[in-house]
Amino acid sequence: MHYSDFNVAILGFGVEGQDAARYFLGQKSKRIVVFDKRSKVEVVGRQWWGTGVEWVCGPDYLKGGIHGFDIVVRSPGFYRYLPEIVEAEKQGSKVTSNTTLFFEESEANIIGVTGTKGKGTTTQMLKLALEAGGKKVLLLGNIGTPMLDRIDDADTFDWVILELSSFQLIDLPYSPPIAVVTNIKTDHLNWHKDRKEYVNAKKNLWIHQKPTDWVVFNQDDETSRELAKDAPGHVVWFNAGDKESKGNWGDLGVGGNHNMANANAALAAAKVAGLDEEVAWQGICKFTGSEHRMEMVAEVGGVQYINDSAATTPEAAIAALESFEQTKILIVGGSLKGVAFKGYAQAIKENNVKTVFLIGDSAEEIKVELNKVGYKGTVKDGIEGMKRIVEEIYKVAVPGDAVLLLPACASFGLFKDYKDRGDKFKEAVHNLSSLRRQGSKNCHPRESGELYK
Ligand code: UMA
Repeated sequence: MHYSDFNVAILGFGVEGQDAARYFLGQKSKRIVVFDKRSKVEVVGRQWWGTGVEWVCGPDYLKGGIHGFDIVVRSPGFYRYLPEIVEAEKQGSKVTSNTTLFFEESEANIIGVTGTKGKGTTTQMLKLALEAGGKKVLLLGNIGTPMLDRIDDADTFDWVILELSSFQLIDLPYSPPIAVVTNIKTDHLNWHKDRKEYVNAKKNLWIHQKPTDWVVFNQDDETSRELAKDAPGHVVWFNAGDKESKGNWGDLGVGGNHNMANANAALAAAKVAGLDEEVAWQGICKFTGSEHRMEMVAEVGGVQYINDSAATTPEAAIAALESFEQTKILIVGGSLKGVAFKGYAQAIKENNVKTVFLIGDSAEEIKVELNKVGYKGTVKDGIEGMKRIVEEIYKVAVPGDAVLLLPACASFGLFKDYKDRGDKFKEAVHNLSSLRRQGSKNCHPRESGELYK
């Protein structure tokens, strides 16, 4: 399809919005207009000056509606059924997304991975499994790499694995020939209307499949068992215990029952893709976690320190928060980007968090939200520098606690980027070990700590 005659609206100018803008500039589209709730100064980087792209930015960005466009390309963060989007559709605009465009325009062999938890890990394990079998693999999607930039060379890979969130799946009219569903719990209810809408969004990953296609489901997950009944393609099952029965081919590089389940999901999908089981498993065992994503930095004095600096949105932070049961201490905040912190504040209240350390411009706003939801734990702000914050945390953490860097915000201002923020956190945590060796004053008895890395 050529889009040169098209008037294109792009909703949101984050990772996907910019990807879409590059794509439609390449298509020489007649008119490209970006809508974003952030200010123009924040949104429009120097590289976009003089490109001809038009901007509707700031808090009133949707006030005039989204009129007169042939297509409206929605970023995942935009709620699909915003009245302005629904109205644009009624007036004849085609509402689409980077994901839908990728399915329409690319000839690639796609494996789609979704799930409430574990989709990122499973995606990466599957890549390693396929690569162990000599396949050339490209990872795109929710994992952080936008799709349209790779439309031209995606079909030169043996497989393209797309990690897809419910935000990306909600209106996807296509399913890939191999679909992997790690599990379906409840998530993102601050975005979706209700659980049904969330589950139905996930369904798009396999519901448009042909009878010759494949879907990999989790036998331990009740919702998946239910949904599998209507799957049009072949159904393949995995469960967390699968590997034990298959002999000792090697140990996973990451711990936890949930990772065993993720590994078995990847293994099942790799087998569907034609891989030898043992070769695939050896690839999966190479996965040792991703930097800045739920990264276990160290256990110091019985306290786990986890770096999730990549959690730059409340949604990502909430998901991480909910996956730890123990008592938690959080580092939260960063630059303000107009996101609402109400949902995150509520999740903090409900998920056994004893202390929140606030950083960055968003500190005040998050504090207000924590008060509003009636959070009863301790809130600390005004402590400058990651090193000092981590030292303060060390004083209040007791064995069994988990300390999480879960910003829910971008990092501009305080750090170069999320990687720099995560690195500073890790450095500060590693410093704690030397602090311990020097016998720092500490009001709590501790077991001897052990560094993971
Ligand atoms: N915006 C508005 N109005 C809105 C919503 C957003 O103007 O109602 C603007 C924001 O001001 C911002 C831009 O839209 O400028 C952000 O767009 P976005 O929120 O869709 O985010 P992107 O930067 O395009 O990143 C998206 C995914 N983000 C979300 O789903 C929220 C990224 O997943 C994904 O990696 C990226 O596309 C590439 O595909 C992140 C995520 O948090 C990691 N995902 C959730 C999760 O994993 O749980 C679903």
